[in-house]
Amino acid sequence: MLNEQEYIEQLKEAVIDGDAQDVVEIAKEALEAGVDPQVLLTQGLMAGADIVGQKFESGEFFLPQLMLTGRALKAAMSVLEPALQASLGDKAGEGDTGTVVICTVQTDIHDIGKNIVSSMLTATGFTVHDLGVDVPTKTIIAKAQEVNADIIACSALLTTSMPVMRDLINLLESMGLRDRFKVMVGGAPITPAFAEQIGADGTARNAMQAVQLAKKLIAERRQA
Ligand code: B12
Repeated sequence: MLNEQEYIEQLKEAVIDGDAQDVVEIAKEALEAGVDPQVLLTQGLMAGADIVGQKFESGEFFLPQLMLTGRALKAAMSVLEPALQASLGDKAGEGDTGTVVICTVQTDIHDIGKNIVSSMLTATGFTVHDLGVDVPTKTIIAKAQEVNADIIACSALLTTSMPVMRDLINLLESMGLRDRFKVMVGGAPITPAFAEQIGADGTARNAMQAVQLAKKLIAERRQA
């Protein structure tokens, strides 16, 4: 049996190699050995994805490698997701939950991180309406109105997609709806400074923190 750090390194390597089969086997073994699924997500999968991104940027990797890594990440989530949900444990039912409309914003098709956030919110007891990827701001707002959402949650992985989040908040304001919904934004390039700059209600680095943020925003809404 390997130790925790060795499992993390192996998982990271398999993500970099884009080897879905290896990723699944290592994730399974690591979970059986008792490694925390949240550690496998952040230090294994997300760290590996970052390295692939850097190699793509530097010209060492090309689109096919990016696609293989995407496939490997999705395969890994079939194993990790139930464990992540279970790791929410008793905390899952604690506190108020509400209704969330979630999507990846228009011009962006990355959905792996968004799907994890979506599934963790669902496991926590939120009612989640997942609109998928490349979703226009008007569609997001129409759905939020239709289901009387508490929170609009938007994901973006491309820096060129980030301004769409600003557009969403501007459109909410011009429609007189800004106070009606809490808006949380996330994805690898999103920083707290950016979230603040565009007038969002918050951001989170990973799915577990996204759940905490959503609960905090619901509590704020109930108090208002
Ligand atoms: C896999 C991948 C792909 C796959 C995506 C498959 C899929 N179904 O999603 C494919 C091959 C399709 C792809 C395509 C492209 N990609 Co790509 N891709 C990646 C890669 C390597 C990993 C992304 C990923 O899944 N990470 C793992 C997940 C688990 O992490 P995450 O998304 O960050 O999510 C976590 C947190 O951010 C947070 N979170 C996520 N969403 C939300 C939402 C809220 C509300 C909150 C609170 C939190 C939150 O919680 C999540 C879970 O913990 C990244 C590199 C990187 N560092 O991210 C590049 C990257 C994002 N891609 C990049 C590029 C350039 C592209 C393409 C333009 C390439 C091309 N020439 O065609 C296209 C874009 C097409 C489009 N219009 O969107 C660049 C973007 C650069 C930039 N400056 O914008 C990156 C950064 C790589 C790089 N460094 O160059 N890509």
